[in-house]
Amino acid sequence: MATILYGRDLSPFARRVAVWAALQGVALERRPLMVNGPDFETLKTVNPMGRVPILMTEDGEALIETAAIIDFLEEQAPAEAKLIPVSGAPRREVLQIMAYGHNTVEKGVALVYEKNRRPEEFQWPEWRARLEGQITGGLDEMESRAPADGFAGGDRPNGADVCLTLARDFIQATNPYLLDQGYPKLTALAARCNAMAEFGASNPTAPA
Ligand SMILES: N[C@@H](CCC(=O)N[C@@H](CS)C(=O)NCC(=O)O)C(=O)O
Repeated sequence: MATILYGRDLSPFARRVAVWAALQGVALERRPLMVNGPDFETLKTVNPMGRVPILMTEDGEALIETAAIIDFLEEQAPAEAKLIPVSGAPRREVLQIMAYGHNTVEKGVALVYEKNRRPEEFQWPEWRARLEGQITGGLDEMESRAPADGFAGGDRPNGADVCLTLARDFIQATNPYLLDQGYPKLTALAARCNAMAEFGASNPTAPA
């Protein structure tokens, strides 16, 4: 049985799994189901909560929650393909950068529901402003932690590069005005990563 990833590239969480697997040379069959509309009922047959990502392993186990799926991929990977250092300060540093990327896209997704989806008459300007401030706070921190050149992982991207790039790409794809400050290091890192097929193939900001 193939390993199957449920979720579209516009989901920054599903995309993280797709990019991670690609960087590790793990083949995935994609099921780009939406979390809204008729796909929702189909998704609930795999994850009763109807959320993505879901990774169906070769053994038919349905894994949910990005961090748990990444943990599975890391555990399966040989030492040279792991994207998170195994211990100590280097591991903490990568996990913290990943956490800023993850938190930023969590707030980015919340902003999509609040601003891009919710009917205008039901929107709550103070909540939207709070989300925007949290997202730019995350982007500022990521900019300060992004590598000035090359990759955080050295000669190849690691988990920090994946999360920095995907967080920036998601904001670019959904609410690009939040990137008006420029974020030059993040932007350059995303360009370097997206030039690689492992990232570029799932880039939601790429022209169709
Ligand atoms: N904490 C979850 C977040 C996953 C998540 O928010 N997925 C979104 C798509 S980007 C979703 O399923 N939204 C539909 C919903 O939550 O009802 C993870 O990291 O896997």
